[in-house]
Amino acid sequence: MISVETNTLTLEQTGNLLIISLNRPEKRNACNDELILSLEKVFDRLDETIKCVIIKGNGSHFSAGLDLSELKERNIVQGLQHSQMWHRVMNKIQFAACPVVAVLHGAVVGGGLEIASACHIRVAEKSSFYALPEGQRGIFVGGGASVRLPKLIGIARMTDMMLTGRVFNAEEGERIGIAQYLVEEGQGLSKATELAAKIASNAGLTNYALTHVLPKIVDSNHQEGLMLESMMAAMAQDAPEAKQRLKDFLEGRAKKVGES
Ligand code: 1HE
Repeated sequence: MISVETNTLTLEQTGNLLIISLNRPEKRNACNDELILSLEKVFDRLDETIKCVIIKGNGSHFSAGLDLSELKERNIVQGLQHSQMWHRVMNKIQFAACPVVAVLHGAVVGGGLEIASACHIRVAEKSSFYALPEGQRGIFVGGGASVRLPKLIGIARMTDMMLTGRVFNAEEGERIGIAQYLVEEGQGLSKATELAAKIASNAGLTNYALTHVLPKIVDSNHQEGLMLESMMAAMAQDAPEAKQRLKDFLEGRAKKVGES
């Protein structure tokens, strides 16, 4: 069991699944530095027995974003360093040793949306709503939203959210690509657990390729992207696990597409 001394997160490990809950419900899981640095410690300590991580929020909201009470007078260099601290931790989520699934409900705003965007799959309960109040607070996103969110919803929607304070509800969020799954209230964790079991049953190299290589391919130019893809494909097909899985299919032992 991973041990991190913090009141801002709760951790629960069941088999190969680690569930991290943001745990400042009385502050709507507003993210103070302690919470973000605790997340970093957890991701630094993931070992190879953990095949999937779920991040969720305790209480009535996923997260109200940056803890605004900590937004004290910072000079420009300190402001850069604070944003870069968030970037470092969000990268540890995105490029973790295993895939990360977010379970969303209530407010998923500002830095909360940045945490969600760093995860690989988002499961939203029907109470979820999404906003970037930075636009109205006179600040700017600093936790990676400008890099990750346009890849999910497009630059025009993110610009609209910040210019006008537009709030997307759960149905809209699923339609525009923030969340890949929309479920009834209270069903997010069981859906995420079901997805985590599927993720954990994949070949490790395939999961690694999806979480570490695919984002780099997407950020590459056309020619480099295709070459990276070819190299990854060649490496993956040469792995003993892939050869066994292909043999299992060809000899009728593996599931067909759509069979569960
Ligand atoms: C907070 C925060 C916070 C709540 N920082 N303390 N994020 C925002 O601008 C969102 C601000 N929060 C809200 O709009 C609302 O709190 C919610 C819609 C999320 C929830 O509303 P509600 O009615 O359930 O809760 P509440 O009564 O507003 O808040 C409960 C307590 O949490 C209250 O403190 P209390 O001591 O009076 O009980 C609030 O002050 C406190 N609280 N949100 C600090 N965000 C890497 S850069 C990212 C930049 C950003 O994320 S900017 C976006 C900031």
